[in-house]
Amino acid sequence: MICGNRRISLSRTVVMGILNVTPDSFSDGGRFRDLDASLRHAESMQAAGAEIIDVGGESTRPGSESVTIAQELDRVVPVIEALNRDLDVVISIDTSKPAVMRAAIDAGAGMINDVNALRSEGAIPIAAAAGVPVCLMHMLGEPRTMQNSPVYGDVVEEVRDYLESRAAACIAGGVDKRQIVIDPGFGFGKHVGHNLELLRRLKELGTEYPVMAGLSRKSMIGKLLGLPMDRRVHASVALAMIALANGARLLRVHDVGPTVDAVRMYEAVYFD
Ligand code: 7PJ
Repeated sequence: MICGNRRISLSRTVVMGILNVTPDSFSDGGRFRDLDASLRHAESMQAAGAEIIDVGGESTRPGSESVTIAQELDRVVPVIEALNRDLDVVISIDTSKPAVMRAAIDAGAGMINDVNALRSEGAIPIAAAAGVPVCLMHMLGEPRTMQNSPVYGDVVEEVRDYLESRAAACIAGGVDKRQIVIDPGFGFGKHVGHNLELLRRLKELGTEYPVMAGLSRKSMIGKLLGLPMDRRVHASVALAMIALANGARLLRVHDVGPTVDAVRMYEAVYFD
């Protein structure tokens, strides 16, 4: 994949580290502190082996409310500028808003990660013009309401058909086919059973596009094991390895170090 002036090879597993920039303080002191903390966190994820840093300024967790374009720009643009200046890493912008995609790319982002799969009006032209990779994720409904009794016939077929149709729409709009990544969107309008079935049958998403899996610390772990967010590392790594075994090429994770250790062992067994 060609990510602006940086390249990423998918011949090895690619780990994307998650950088949430949803500040709890809006005072100037707080903002500087947040920026510095974000930079240091990104740096440590890169040192641990993350090739991509995914910067998100809007929580897409189930039940979350949306933020305005101005708020989101305010959060992500300074962070992307600083990362681009200080680190040699691919920066991904996690957003569904075309204006935020545009500004993030101008600030140095080299990839778009959109839980809405570029469905927003004007998103495809921006991605096509920028020429950056796009991750198209499946979501049933929207974040605020998506966990209200999601119903599928065959969850894997529906997710696959949706992702194929979104990829086709992107290609028709000028996105380079080689720059498309697909993601089943674990936890987005899916019950635990749907998530487990998607993971078990991940290969059925096909081989046309590289698959990204985001399972890190997700609520399915909380539901199955009764663990709080800060104790889900081991289960997250286990799920990531199952995703690899079932064909995932990119992993979106919070805990980069533990995941990279496991990925290296997996690759020692199967590829080295
Ligand atoms: C995902 C994401 C995911 C992609 C989030 C969380 C919720 N983007 N953004 N895939 N999840 N591509 O991290 O728990 O699974 S936000």
